[in-house]
Formats: sequence, C-alpha cells, structure tokens
Amino acid sequence: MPKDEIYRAESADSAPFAFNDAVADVFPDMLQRSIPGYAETIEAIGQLASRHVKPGTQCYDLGCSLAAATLSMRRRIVAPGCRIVAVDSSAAMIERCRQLVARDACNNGVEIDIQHADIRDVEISRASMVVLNYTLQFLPVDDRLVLLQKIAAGMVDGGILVLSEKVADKDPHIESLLIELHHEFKRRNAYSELEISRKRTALENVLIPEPVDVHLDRLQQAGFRHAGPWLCFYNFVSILAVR
Ligand code: GEK
Repeated sequence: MPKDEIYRAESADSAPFAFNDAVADVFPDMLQRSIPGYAETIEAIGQLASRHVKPGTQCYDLGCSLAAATLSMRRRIVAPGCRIVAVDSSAAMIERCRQLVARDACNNGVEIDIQHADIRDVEISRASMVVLNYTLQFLPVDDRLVLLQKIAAGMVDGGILVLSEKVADKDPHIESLLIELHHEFKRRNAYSELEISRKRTALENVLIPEPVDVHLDRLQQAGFRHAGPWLCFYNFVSILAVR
C-alpha cells in the first residue's frame, strides 16, 4: 500500500485539500492512519448489508472513493436481485475505483454501477441501504438537509443510512481535548507534527464538522424515523438512521 507522504516534503503544497491523483494514490494508507475506527466502520457496513439489504433493492455508496464500502457491502449482501450504485465526483478516485472493482474476486451476482457525478445530482430510488462514509462533511452546510431529504424520499420502508462524520463538540474544552487525542492517534501512526498541522490547514473550510446533535436533528427533519450513533472514537462518529 503506497504510503501517504503528501504533507511531508518541505515543498508540500499549501493549497486547500483536494481529491486529486496524489491523494487517490495513497488514499487507503491515508484513511487507515487518519480516521480512528475506519476499518471497523467498513466491516460494520458489510455486516449491516447482510442484515438489512432487501431483495430487489438498490444500495448507494455516496462519495465512494476507492469503493471500500461498496465492496464490503457486495461481499455480505445475501438478498437476491440487488444492485450497488457507487458515486464520486473525483475523476482520480473514480478511475482507480473502476480498476479495484474490476479486480475484486467476489462474484455473487450483485451488479456495481460506478458513476462519476456529484452526489447532489444523483437520483436515489428503491434504496434499502445508503452509505455516506465521511462524505457529507465535504458538502456546504446549506446543501446537507436537501441531500438527506432526497435520500430519505428514495428509500424503502425500513431502509438504513450509515452516516459517518468527523464531528465538532459544542464544549470548547472537550473539543480541544478530542482534537489533541486525534493528533496523538496520528502521531502514533507515524505522521509528524508538521504533517499534522499542514493537513489541518489544508482541510480548513474544505471539511466542515458539525456537532452530533445537529446531525441527529437534521436526520429527523429529513424524514428518518430513528437515528443514533453506533460508533464514537474521539471526534469521529458513525450514525445509523432508519427510514
Ligand atoms: C470510504 N466513503 O472509503 N459528490 C460526490 N463525491 C464527493 C462530493 C460530492 N459533492 N464531495 C466529496 N466527494 C469513502 C471515503 S472520502 C473521506 C470518503 C475523506 C467525495 C470525494 O471525492 C472523496 O472521494 C469522498 O467524497 C470523501 O468509505 O477523504 O475523509
């Protein structure tokens, strides 16, 4: 797995973070070393797919990157006649996503439709499972409710949404403690102080975290009947919502 050294060089780019070729090349290493609980979340997405995906329905992986959640769902879906729609707006991600899906050995009859598109423009229909694994945080705050309303409207009764986000705590003291714990996690994963601070600057105004309560209220407003966190690891939270 190529190692993420993007913010290591003295000459490192000071431009805002973007999902370009350089990022896509090292992406699995970047997520594994930066997002606490990432591997467990991908595993849980597969487990949820085996329990909740209904026959003849669709699954959506919105902001699919390199199809980690898509492939985890495909491996575990047992319901017949299902299809997964995987969407990402980054050309660099989609190009590599197509190669990885083509190379995946699983052949259980679940078709995967990979779309290079903005998730705000994609139609959602007959969905029994939708995954927004660390994607909503990159959308302008004003676009988030409309997207969740569209997802809820396109779901079958009992459909589930996995919404994983980096969050901000309302209490400034807890917020700085969680940020410090996350930085310590990155140091343990061999990121230097300089790399951590450069990445933080690059993500400013690109990744916009909100408090968990704001996400839960918005999910209810969007039409989800139940919503609650199933994973919380420092300032990284994954929420399960049921339509
Ligand atoms: C995983 N879910 O490995 N439309 C489509 N894609 C978008 C948009 C948009 N408006 N905005 C951002 N993206 C993956 C990880 S990464 C998380 C998701 C991270 C895409 C963007 O191109 C990138 O591939 C992905 O959302 C976010 O489970 O890098 O922290």
